[in-house]
Amino acid sequence: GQSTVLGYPRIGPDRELKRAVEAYWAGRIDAAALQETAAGLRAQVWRTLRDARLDAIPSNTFSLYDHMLDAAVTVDAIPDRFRALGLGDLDTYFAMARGTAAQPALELTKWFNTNYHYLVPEIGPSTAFAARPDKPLSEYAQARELGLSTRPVLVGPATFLLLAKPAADAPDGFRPFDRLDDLVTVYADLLAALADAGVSWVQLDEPAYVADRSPAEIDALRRAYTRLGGLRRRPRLFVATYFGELGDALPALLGTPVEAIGLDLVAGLGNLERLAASGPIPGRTIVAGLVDGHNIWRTDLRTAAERGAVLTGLADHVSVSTSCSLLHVPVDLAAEPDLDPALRERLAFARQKVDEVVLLGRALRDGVAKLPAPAGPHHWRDDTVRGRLAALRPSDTRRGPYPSRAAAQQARLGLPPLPTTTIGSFPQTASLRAARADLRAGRLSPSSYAARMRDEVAAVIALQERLGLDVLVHGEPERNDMVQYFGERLGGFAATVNGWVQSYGSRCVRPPIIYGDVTRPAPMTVEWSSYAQSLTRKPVKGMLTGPVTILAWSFVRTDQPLTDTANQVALALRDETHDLEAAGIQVIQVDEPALRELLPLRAADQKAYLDWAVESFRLATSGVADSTQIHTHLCYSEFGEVLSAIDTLDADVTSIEASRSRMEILDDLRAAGYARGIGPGVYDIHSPRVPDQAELTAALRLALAAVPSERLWVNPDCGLKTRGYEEVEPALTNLVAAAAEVRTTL
Ligand code: THG
Ligand code: ZN
Repeated sequence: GQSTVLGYPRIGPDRELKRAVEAYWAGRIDAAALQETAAGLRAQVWRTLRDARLDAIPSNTFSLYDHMLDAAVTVDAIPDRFRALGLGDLDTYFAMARGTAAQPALELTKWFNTNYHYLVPEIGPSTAFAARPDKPLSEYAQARELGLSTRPVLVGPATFLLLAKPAADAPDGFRPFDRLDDLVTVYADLLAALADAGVSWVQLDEPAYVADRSPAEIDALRRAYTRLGGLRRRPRLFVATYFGELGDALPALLGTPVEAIGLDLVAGLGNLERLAASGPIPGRTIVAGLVDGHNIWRTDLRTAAERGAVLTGLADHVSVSTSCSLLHVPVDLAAEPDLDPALRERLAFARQKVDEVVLLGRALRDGVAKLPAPAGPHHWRDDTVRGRLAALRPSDTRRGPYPSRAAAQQARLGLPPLPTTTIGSFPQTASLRAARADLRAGRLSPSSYAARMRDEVAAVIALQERLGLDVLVHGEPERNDMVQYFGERLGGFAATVNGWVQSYGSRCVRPPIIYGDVTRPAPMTVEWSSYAQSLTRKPVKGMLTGPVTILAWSFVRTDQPLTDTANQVALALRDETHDLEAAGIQVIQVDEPALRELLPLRAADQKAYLDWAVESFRLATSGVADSTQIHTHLCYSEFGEVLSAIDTLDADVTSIEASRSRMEILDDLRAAGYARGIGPGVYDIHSPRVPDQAELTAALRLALAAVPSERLWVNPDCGLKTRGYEEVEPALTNLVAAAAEVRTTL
């Protein structure tokens, strides 16, 4: 078997790409210097893959911002509103990614079930597609100069359109996918240009077909690749799929002339059975995604090789690959010398996964005998948490009836109608970041750091008192990231020092690793919340991250069901809620912004997921007294499929992103049966714009059309950590004034 990977991290081992693009945006370096760094990073990846003796090396997996944005540029789908800016190519590209003073950016959305976010192409009936193969061609040429003949990777035409959205001026009912024939014509031109440059294989990614697709969409896929396969002047075609099972799209693809099909055999093991059922596949290459590109565990090479061997009996050619691009894992375990050796030997980051792919490729060729045995079972058990989970009863996830909770909470809190609050974080100023960096570098002692953070909490409380907010927050100055912070404080979690993964553009996250049973060695948030509460007579919200979001934004163990790990995290959070209550905290917010993220891509699997996700949230939040008010916060997604799950969370108050959807979410939630407190975000914190009072009053009046005043809360649509005080102070001043104005009309 040959060996390959579907893609490799592009940020560089030390986030060089982030530094370079941010320096370019800030005007500290010019375009030539940026392109030079980019070329250096590409060359470094290709040399790494060559030196690892990978047989087939991909190109065009690099991106200055996002590969979907690159794909849009490659087919010239640049919306007129950006062309009209009259900028050069590079600045037009970044204008689409980040917006300008005059133009909002393209929408950013989650890439399937990952924590990567892509820019959504805007396609209308008049979008004039044209082949612009400059980027894949120049990257191919650059690799040629290094003596490498690479396989350019492009987003496939069907997936490109299925992930796009209709342009603002498109007529009702228009779907970007209606333009597939036009786009395939342009892909034919792209393929011709690549063939002319000497390209022998091209990879077309069609992951959209691992989700539920209509028979018409599957038929369109078959027609598209029948057409592309029938071209006379083209490279050989490798259609890659990942993140799940192809289902009926697999026989459809097998019915086309494409030379190779890539299957995810980690998240989509059922692909193997489906293939076996369809009988021998002559003349085709199956690219077996046997090494997990979406998690950081070492591959059990013997089991993987056995799966590969099943395939060898079915197809003429079998190649070994990663299950998806390695974009979703950190670059190199070698940058983590301080990890516990017993954990480290069970891990593989991108660089190590390349070695696994190469080993598996050789094993399939030469026989499987020489493969190393899988790491033995580990010993990170905690019998206390296991015992607690085994002893759980249904009553542990049920609170008293909402009406009596609401009455008990109001008796204690005495809030006005339309209470005002914020989502939790206040601006992470340069000075706070500097203090954290100083702490890490040993320039600031832990006690001086804590004193600096306490001063910040005091300032944030004083500001909220001055603004006249009703339910206060401590502002979270001490938190780097809402998941990483808890990961650094829970047992069974490991933190990396350099395990960065791209989230979008130049922004990266460092997901913790959940390797063992989860424990809570000490309270995690109580000191901060109780200090804040000691400074004010108003209620201060305790702030926790929910179990589902902690799982979604961590690398999670695969040796037990996700639900068990979620419930272990939930028990730790439940203990934290008890400690917060004991410290006098009366309102506790448990955020679940990633509730939708782990939602299975196929509808048939979604109910089971939502059942355990909701149950783990309720396990975390049902231990408190009726008089303790539980809030939750949701953002970053379309809520369609999870509306009734939001109701079942049974939070007393839900704050939810709504400003961009003109409060439509409120009717949807009511239709799903939700009848408790709700705080629809009244303005978009992702934009630097400060909303004026009239606009906030209008948003509240709109909300009151859908929600009775006793249940309506007033808040921004997300945390304020990415904003500056020069925006936050006037915005919150206007928010409090708008609430006061509307209260007088009730
Ligand atoms: N935390 C985690 N995942 C997330 C988010 C989060 N996924 C969805 C969404 N929020 C993604 N958004 C961001 C926003 C900002 C940053 C990362 C993801 C960010 N990162 C810093 C950077 O790249 O400079 C690094 C921060 C750090 O030092 O830890 O700003 O909130 N887990
Ligand atoms: Zn949010």
